[in-house]
Amino acid sequence: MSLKRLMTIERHIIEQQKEFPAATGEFSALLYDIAFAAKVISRDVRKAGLVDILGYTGSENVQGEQVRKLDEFADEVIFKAMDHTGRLCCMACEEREEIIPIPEDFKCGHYVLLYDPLDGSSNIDANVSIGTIFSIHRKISPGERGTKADCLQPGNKQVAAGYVIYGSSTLLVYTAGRGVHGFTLDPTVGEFLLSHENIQIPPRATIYSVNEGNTNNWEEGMQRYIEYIKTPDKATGRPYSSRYIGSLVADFHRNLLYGGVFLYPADKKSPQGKLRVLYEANPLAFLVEQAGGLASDGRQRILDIQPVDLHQRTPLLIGSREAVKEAEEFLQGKR
Ligand code: AHM
Ligand code: MG
Repeated sequence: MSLKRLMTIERHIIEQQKEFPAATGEFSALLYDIAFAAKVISRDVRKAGLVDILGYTGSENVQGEQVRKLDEFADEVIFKAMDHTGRLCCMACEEREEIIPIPEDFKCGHYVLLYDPLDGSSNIDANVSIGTIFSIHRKISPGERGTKADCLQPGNKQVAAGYVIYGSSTLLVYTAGRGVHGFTLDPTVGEFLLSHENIQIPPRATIYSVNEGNTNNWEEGMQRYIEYIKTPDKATGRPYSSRYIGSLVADFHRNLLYGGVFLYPADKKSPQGKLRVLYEANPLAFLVEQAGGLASDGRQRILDIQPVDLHQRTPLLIGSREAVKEAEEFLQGKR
């Protein structure tokens, strides 16, 4: 067995933090808390077909979408794993309208957690990969308790971000601003072990991922870009292959490893785009930039968006550097 296989996520986080002599361990422990929540969610996702946990709850979330039981479960697990630790000042998540305060009985800490507990949840019943996405900011407001202002920070202020894929294996991928690293859950020992060190996204795409059923609702630049991608040209490796799962974490992860571009542009139905700045676009943008790629809303860098609303949406072009630049050029009418 190589030594690399013995690198647990806990050890990795601690070793990265050693380079910051002022680190108190609060941040390392916070990432480890997330890894713990991921293990619990993974356990229940794995047995989802066996227990009465699949299906709709019958209620709608703040986006007006049907909430499924596993979404609620994942949300609850993350909240319960984090609320009492004294490391967070507040949280916010895709499923809840307002910020989630830390209960009065518990102490507050210096960090803010934003999360999408179970992204791609429309795929749960079909046994398709789904994921948890998280983003961590430092508290900026005065006072002990966190406020909405702590949540509404631009993505370029994130101190860490990552996702967990519940796929053929469970994988946790994170960045704390020092590269992107992936850990596979070994279910026999219950530990995340380093499996993908320092992930770099290929600069050119070979894959494009988009819901092409929306073509007629796209703006003209987007339509021309997709036509361009499909037009054969040896020198630029076109046509790219089309791969779209409809589960952002899974589509993003595959493109991160193989080189690709994921696009969810604005369209006539969703003029602001579909995906959320705080819970989806920002964390993945931080990861992709750390891996050498780009993330844009077509006009500006995702990480520079100043959010004004907890559930703000954005168009998203994310992935291999060259492909995202090309997509921007088409959307801006430069090509
Ligand atoms: P969710 O957060 O409600 O699960 O929605 C986000 C999902 C993403 O995982 C995926 O990329 C996108 O919605 C798919 O949307 P569409 O079905 O419109 O293609
Ligand atoms: Mg989501």
